Amino acid sequence: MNKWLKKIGIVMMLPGLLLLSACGASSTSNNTGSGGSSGIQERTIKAGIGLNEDHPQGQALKKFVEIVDEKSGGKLEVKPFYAASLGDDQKMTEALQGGLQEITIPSTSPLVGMVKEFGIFDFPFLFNTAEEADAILDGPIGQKLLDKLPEHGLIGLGYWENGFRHLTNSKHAVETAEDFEGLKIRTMQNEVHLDAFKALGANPTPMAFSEVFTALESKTVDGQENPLATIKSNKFNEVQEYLSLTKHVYTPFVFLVSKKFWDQLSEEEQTILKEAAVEAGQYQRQLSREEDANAIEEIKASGTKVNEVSDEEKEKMKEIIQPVIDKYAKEFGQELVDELMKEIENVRK
Ligand code: KDG
Repeated sequence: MNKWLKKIGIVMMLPGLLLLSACGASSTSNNTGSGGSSGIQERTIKAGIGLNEDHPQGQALKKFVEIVDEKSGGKLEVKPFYAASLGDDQKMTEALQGGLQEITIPSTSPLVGMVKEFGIFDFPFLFNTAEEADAILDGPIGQKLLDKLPEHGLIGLGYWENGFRHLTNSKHAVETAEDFEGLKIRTMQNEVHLDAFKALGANPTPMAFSEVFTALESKTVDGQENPLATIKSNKFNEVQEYLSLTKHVYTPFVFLVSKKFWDQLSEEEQTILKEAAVEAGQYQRQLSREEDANAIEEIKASGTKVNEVSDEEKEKMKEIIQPVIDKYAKEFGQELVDELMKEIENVRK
């Protein structure tokens, strides 16, 4: 699929490439903005996400559109597409690689097949607070992973917040590690999540985000796990009787730009997109944390039974999952994982 899209992308870009080479401009410039253009040109930029417009990610994408419009004097027009209307994360990421779409903002989890090191953020119970996550993502480790994207045809401009994930299901409350036994749980398409839920005795099913509501409604799966803002925005609580506040993983979003597109931009245009992604990202994190507090009341009011999970039980879950973390630490690079754990310890001091 990927190679097929790349061929399409190249064929569709041929006229542009011929024009660029005719005027002597470099069409395969490095990403320092020497794509042959200067100043700010009139451009239309397709930005697709999987979540709804009312989700903090959708609200922040609207903010991004406004900031880019303002900074470019209206020349750079970002067209937002919500609720996976351009396809799921995998499809939109491939569209960026093929030069058919310019921006998407997926979770890091479905990217682990491409940049395996993103998987360190899927380690359960890695972060205790969102502030810890900010420090790591915005620090040297987060940047080291973004630097691995250009070789895959992608530019990473920073991290937004998907958030701490909690479990919903239609069978029973999950209060102990044993309560996962036998539950059919939809997970992201990510090996760490799959192995972690198997270790807990659950029966995980990987699935694209856009298919989750139907799978829950039709009882194809018993449950799913996502941050509260996502559960509320996608109305999962309407088809899930139980919400257990497991807070088992913190998932980042990564702001991706097509490298084929990025290399055509002037340094001025690149700076506008970078600054806007960072400013909108700070706004998004704030919205996400406010929504996390508000969503729980709305979910309770809808009739979903909400239970806390004790620290003792979370410790038990972490012990059960530890062999999975150890296995993937070796796969992702023990040195990187040791650096990550050391950085987190430093942040906690
Ligand atoms: O595009 C939306 C997805 O990236 C995000 O919601 C991922 O948390 C996610 C899930 O459960 O798929």
